[in-house]
Amino acid sequence: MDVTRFSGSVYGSIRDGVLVVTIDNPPVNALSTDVREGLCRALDHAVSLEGAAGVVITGAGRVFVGGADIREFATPPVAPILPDVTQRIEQSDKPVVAAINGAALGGGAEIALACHGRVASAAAIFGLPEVKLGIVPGAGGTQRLPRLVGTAHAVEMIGSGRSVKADEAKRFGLIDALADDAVAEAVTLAHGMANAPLRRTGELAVVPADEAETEAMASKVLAKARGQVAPAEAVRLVRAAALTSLEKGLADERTTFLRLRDSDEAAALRHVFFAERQAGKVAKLEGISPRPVVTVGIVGLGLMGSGIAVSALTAGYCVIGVEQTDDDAQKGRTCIVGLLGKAAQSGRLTPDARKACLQRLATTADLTALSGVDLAIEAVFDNLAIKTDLLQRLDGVVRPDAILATNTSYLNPDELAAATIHPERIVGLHFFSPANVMRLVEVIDCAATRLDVLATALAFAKRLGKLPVVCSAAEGFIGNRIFSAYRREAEFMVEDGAMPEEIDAALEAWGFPMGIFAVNDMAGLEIAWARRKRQAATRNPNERYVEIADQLCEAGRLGRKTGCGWYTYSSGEKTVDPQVTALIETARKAKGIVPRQFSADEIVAHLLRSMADEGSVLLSEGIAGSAGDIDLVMINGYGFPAHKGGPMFQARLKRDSHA
Ligand code: 3H9
Repeated sequence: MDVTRFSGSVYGSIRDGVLVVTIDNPPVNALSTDVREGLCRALDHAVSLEGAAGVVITGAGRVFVGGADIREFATPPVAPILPDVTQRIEQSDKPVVAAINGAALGGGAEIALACHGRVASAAAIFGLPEVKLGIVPGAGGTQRLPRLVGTAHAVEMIGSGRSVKADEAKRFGLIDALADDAVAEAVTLAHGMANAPLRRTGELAVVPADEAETEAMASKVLAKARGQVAPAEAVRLVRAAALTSLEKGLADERTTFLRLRDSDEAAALRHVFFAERQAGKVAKLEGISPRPVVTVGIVGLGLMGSGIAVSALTAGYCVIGVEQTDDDAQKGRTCIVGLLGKAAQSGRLTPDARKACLQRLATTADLTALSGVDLAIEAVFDNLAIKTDLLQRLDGVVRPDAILATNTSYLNPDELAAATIHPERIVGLHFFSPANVMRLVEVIDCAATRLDVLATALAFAKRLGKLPVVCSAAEGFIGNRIFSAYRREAEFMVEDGAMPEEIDAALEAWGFPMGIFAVNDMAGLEIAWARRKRQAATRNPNERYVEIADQLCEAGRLGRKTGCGWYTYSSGEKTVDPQVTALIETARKAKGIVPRQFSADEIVAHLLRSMADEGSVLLSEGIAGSAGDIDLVMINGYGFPAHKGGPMFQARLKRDSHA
């Protein structure tokens, strides 16, 4: 077969009288300048080829096209720009058909939309996730998608960035056919189109909108946007498609795309995108193979242990759950079965998959049942004595080559490891609650952890579909260390004059889903209280210390679960409690503090600085590997708004703006 090269990453060959153009730009066939040039040359070539009835565009490997090359977004656009490429495809006199062999995302979806026909294999997914990068589609997506699937679906897909699988795309009318061999089917489709007027997506009328449905989709999308600009712009552009010409719609889309591309929000989300891809890549693990893991033991089947069990079961592991008594083991089982049932109800798990999970689950009160497991995770109460005792008992039960993981949020796993016979097989896995839902896992590389043990823990977390961030052992790791500093600063401000509700309101207006005092109440105030008591003996007496949180705990105000904490709760609604206000005022008076006013900007600036300062300490101590890791932990574990990039990103932004 003769192959013609159109650029370094685009080539073509004739198949049954059709020019099949392949984009081959690993790892995801991103639309780099070289790819865009190659596509233009391929279209020119097709025009000059008398024997070619049409063109098929496909991707090499598992992906069709993963979108524009995000790395190019930090520099000015280079011709040929993508909207010119999609315009040329749509205006081609010869039929152009997309053979979508895998993910068609962002610019990849826009290429497919500009084609005159679309054939997808079962592996295809289709989406315009630009809002997740703080931008809107910039090559016709907002104008062409509603012309194929209607405004309501387009608002939902583009406004949320949600991708759809091939069968859903077919139902929406987004693709014309599903085929095992998408290229062969696309070639046939191109032949079928050769002698009829071409169906150009941009020339279609927008599918008449159901206004109520569109409005409902728009409200849903905007409710989740929490101050992010891109979703609102995406919704506006899609809705405008029905009200204006294609030309004007495309011009508006391009201007909006370019404006957002240069925004802090887009820079923040790009930082998060690349930080996620870097997370879990540990240089010292290069060439180290993880140990095989088939069966996982989980000791402690409370909410945390049950959540971990559900994650492990749905990822295909066999799970043996252990509790102290038969009764508790049965309760744990009921909890796990309930969580699996909920997953099945919501469609996240098929009935068959749920059944298979249950077949792989055993629960018992007998610790020796873990004698054959490959990995045992303890998820019992976060207390040094209890965890030490359990790990020592596990030492005598599990195989010599089994890995022991401790799920602790505050304790230093090095201390736990030191109390065991084989500290080299101990690793920390700090899950966040609810563990079957939350993506983040801090993977703790203890002083003695063997490299293959760390590699196994990392591979395990990835197979659970989690976002693992590796850090060194220390009390509180990355997240809780920063959270403590953040809470300390918030309490300083309370003592100095800001009320908890003012601080929470400032944080929520800035983009946090919940202010810090409301979060503390939700999590319960007793864990941090216990930690402060533990540290009391070693605390520097000259360091500033705010007693208000201790006084709340002493008064039995432990947060939501006791009906009151920083706030009072009735029927789930939180209200400011005059007793807390009085307690704060008394505490200020006792120290002779004259309260002062804090603006919302000042509150946020103080809190961001406290997080970034602690982050810098973690980096200098070698506990965190990178600023990106710290940002990921705060975004995925502590509600830091992703579109603000994380505390370290904010600190860099501030430094750059002063430079
Ligand atoms: C856009 O298209 C704008 C247009 O509307 C308008 C333009 C005018 N660019 O995720 P993985 C890298 S905006 C550059 O682990 P997977 C990634 O950094 C774009 N690089 O793979 C990583 O590099 P490394 C809209 C990219 O198999 C490697 O590829 N598109 C891009 O798990 C592997 O990544 C999106 O937002 C990119 N577009 O998943 C889609 N994508 O190995 C973003 C990935 O050095 N991409 N890389 O760490 C994805 O969602 C997934 O990568 C994908 C594959 C599902 C495609």
